[in-house]
Amino acid sequence: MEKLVVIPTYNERENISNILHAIFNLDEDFHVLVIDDGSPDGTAGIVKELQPKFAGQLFIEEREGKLGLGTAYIHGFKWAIEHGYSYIFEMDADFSHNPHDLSRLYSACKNEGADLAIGSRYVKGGGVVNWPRNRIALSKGASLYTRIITWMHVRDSTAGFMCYKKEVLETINLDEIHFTGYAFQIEMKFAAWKLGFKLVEVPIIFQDRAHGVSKMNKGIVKEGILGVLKLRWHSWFTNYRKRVKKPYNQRSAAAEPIQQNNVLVESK
Ligand SMILES: Nc1nc2c(ncn2[C@@H]2O[C@H](COP(=O)(O)OP(=O)(O)OP(=O)(O)O)[C@@H](O)[C@H]2O)c(=O)[nH]1
Ligand SMILES: [Mg+2]
Repeated sequence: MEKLVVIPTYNERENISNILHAIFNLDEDFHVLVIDDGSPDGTAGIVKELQPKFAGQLFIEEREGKLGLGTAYIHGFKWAIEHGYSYIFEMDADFSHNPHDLSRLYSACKNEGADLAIGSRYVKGGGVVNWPRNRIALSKGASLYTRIITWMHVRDSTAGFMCYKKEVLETINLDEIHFTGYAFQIEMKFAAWKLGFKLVEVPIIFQDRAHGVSKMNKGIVKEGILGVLKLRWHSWFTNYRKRVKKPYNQRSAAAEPIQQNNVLVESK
């Protein structure tokens, strides 16, 4: 019960089998939890067919209807905590995230003192391949905007390829995280940072999806723009830390931040 990769899926029939095989073919022993939102294309069925082949390593949670990326991850994080995993990963199903980088994210947390390792496109050694120019501009713009508004020194704040130490997910009050798209990714980093955990950016090369359809839409962008302002507002004028921190009586004793407000960049 060491490492669990949480993969949210919605219509990933073309990718899901390949990404699962790629992860289970790695030298290290990762378990995978797929959170499928009733994909009409039968993604869940493919996962269930593979379960006997990867018994004890591959799990699936099925939800009814497309409820959004953020709530899918919250569901997965709670499942991971209940099942006692120590390192919990976020990863897309579409091969934008290279499975070989999982071990680098793991190592940043396990050996190099990170509480939250972020697979980052915008630090030295990182990059983006095959994305249209407007997507890169949007993504970089979102990170710059987030840094200016929140003062959080993370270069890739919308990144969705990460490794959390379980203490981070046990300390954040997951019931208080309500965003669903990019704003969700930003808030998870913001909450961890505000609670004093150490964030480390690990350079990764991000690839555009080769198969399947993007679920990106205007609503996600709008939520991001307003969401960042909301975070700043709450952290200035309301007690954000208190709201986002799980009460002690609902937490295990081990769940305590170790460092204060640290964001480091790891070179390749
Ligand atoms: N369970 C669940 N998964 C989702 C939902 N929306 C997106 N996903 C999954 O989340 C991951 C990221 O979604 P993408 O559509 O690739 O979003 P993106 O990477 O920002 O956009 P592209 O770069 O255009 O692919 C993929 O594995 C999707 O299948 C959702 O509502 N529920
Ligand atoms: Mg994608």
